[in-house]
Amino acid sequence: MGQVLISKQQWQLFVSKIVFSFSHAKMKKTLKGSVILYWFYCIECDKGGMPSLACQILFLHGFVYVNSFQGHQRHTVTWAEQQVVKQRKKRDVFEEPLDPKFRDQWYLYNSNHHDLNAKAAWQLGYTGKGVVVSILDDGIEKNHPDLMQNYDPDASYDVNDGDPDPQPRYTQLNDNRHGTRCAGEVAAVASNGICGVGVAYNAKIGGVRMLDGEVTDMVEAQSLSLNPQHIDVYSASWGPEDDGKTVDGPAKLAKEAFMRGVTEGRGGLGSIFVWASGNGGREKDSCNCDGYTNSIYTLSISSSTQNGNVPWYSEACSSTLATTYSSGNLNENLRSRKPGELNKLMILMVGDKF
Ligand SMILES: [Ca+2]
Ligand SMILES: [Ca+2]
Ligand SMILES: [Ca+2]
Repeated sequence: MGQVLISKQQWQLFVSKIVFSFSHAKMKKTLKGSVILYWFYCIECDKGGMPSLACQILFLHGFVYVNSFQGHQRHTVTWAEQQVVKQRKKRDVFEEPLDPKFRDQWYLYNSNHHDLNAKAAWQLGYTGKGVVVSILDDGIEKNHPDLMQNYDPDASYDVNDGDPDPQPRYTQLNDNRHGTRCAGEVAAVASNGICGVGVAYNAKIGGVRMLDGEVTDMVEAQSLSLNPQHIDVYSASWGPEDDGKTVDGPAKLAKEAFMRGVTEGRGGLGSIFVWASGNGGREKDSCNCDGYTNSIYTLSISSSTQNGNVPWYSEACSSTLATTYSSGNLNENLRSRKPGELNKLMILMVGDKF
């Protein structure tokens, strides 16, 4: 007896026939739902002219044999069972990023669990795949070796110069690096042997160059409304002066951009505007006085040091929705570090202060 592979069409024909046969036999069981039938080529059936094996199996399962099937005389049923739906989970093998700086990215994972628990999220499959993020800032180094693979030109624009290329303007002071660094924190490529990894390392990342020039209401609105059916998340780490005496917020066009984004963006699901809550802690600034972070259309994100403390630059206010790890207080946890380790940590921190 050997197993025979059959086509889908043959199988359907076979099933319809056997169900028909069962319905005309003295059925003691009711077949509900799908039936799986294993079809065997049975030599023994030929010898006696009696499909004895089929009879036995049908009897065991409470059925009565009626007849062999025309065109399928050499085949018979060996087993039948009602099928039920089972919960089965894909066993994807999760591999920890191999990037050389990953172990220094303490905010993603570290043994004392003062971290974003990123590994657990990645293990569940949340790696940013299918998500498009755009950083509204001073540009993005689109050819950076750790960003290139995830760079998305459709999530990018240069509002300052009015062209599609948001490459930053290089200066001696290197003061247009912020957008590129934010982009790396979000979507630096994982396991490419370069630098570290982004928290959402499979996300597509773009950048809008809009801070390297005069910022007007129109510049803000243009940036906030770039390609809203393509971009999922807009990340902005800027706002009015954090001097403790300025109350300001979006003007007419930016307000309209927010409104259009949240109502029409992402096919009506709404654009997601993520906002840094502010760096005016030293001046006792309040993010309640910042019309971008306290807007109901933005998700305002505050900062924590690596020990879970409030950093010196942080602004507390009621519009803050969540807090993430960022650069810490200069004297914090120094004793646990080796000399020279401080700068390395500072560079890799998730926030926007350094
Ligand atoms: Ca440009
Ligand atoms: Ca990398
Ligand atoms: Ca502020």
